Amino acid sequence: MKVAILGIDGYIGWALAMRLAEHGKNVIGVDSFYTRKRVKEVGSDSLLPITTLDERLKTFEERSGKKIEFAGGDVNDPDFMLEFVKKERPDAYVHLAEQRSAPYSMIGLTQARETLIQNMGGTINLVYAMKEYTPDAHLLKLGTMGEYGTPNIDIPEGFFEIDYKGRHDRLPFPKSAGSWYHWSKVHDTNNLMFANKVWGLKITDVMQGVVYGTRTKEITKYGIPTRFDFDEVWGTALNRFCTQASIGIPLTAYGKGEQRRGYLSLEDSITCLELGLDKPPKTGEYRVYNQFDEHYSINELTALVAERGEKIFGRHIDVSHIDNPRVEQDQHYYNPEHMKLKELGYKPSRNLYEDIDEILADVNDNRERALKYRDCIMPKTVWRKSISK
Ligand code: USQ
Repeated sequence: MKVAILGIDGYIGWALAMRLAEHGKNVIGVDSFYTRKRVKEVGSDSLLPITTLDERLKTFEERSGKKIEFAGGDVNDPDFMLEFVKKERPDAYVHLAEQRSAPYSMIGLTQARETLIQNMGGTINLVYAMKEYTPDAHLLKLGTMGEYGTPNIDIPEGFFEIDYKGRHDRLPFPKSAGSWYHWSKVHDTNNLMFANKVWGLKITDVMQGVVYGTRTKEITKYGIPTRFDFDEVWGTALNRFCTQASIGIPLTAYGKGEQRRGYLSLEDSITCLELGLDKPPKTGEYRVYNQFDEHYSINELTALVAERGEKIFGRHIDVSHIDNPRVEQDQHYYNPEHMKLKELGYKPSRNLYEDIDEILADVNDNRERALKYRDCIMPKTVWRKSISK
């Protein structure tokens, strides 16, 4: 199977590329190095040092004997996408090449526009190119659990059955995202449903929770890390807390810390993505699955990181409840369904305690780098703000 990974240089992209190549898939990656550039702009860097993509590809080939191909370009450039698809004709696409930070999208008008245009532009370019040259290929597109928001009812996997004024239908579940970034994913979802409806494209829309971790089987086996962000714009909850524990600053629980999200390890995330490729939807099907393992509140996560950190580092770790820079409910019902991946055969392989210990160890090996960029840790990006450019 020839698989195009759009966004191969990213946190999930690099880990997934090694996994698929290891399992004998023919992988070709695409990237414009957008994330590297934007992370540097906020004065930060990947905590785990990563070399250039060319060097990583070369090292992977030397150590594994397997070659991953690469095509440099921007998915938001329609000519590039059309040429790439026409030339390579992949059997499947994993589309990870989007602006992935909620805080980045909330900095100001420039970043909001960039997020909406970049993300929707890349996806519409891809589906048009697919329709033209690979109409039978499978698109596995990364959406987010944040598309649903936190409604006061159970969250289904994409669609729900509804009775209204005596009539019945199966409809897309209403979306209520919490940032321009999360809304960009909702808009993508709408566009994908339409591409499926008019052209019959085979699509899996993956509603993924927050991913954490530093290791996968291949990262450990070949010793080639994936990027790991911890700053206020590009870092995500658990990875940030482990970094904060390592350098001795209080863990940043936003608001009351009762907000609850679905979480998934990097290892299980790429396992699920591979499963989605190996068990594609039927011809003409658009399917949605919710991809996360367990849900936790921020207070549960910070308590666990503090407990493990105190044990490993032998010193007290504080949790600090700071004013929530975001506009989000911090006390809410949360019960999303997540059965479809299990029905496809997914079995969670990780244990959160072990994962936290591994992240703490890897982060602590690089604590000098974390200290170098420590000014980027406290939140400065605030959701409620007047117009800025
Ligand atoms: N949070 C804290 N303290 C921090 C950082 C975050 O309390 O230092 C809280 C936030 O208020 C939020 C929760 O943790 O309630 C999650 O925030 P996050 O920054 O870990 O994740 P989020 O902004 O939601 O976005 C991340 C990825 C995004 C992905 C999404 C999945 O950046 O690409 O789509 O997780 S989900 O959250 O399920 O929508």
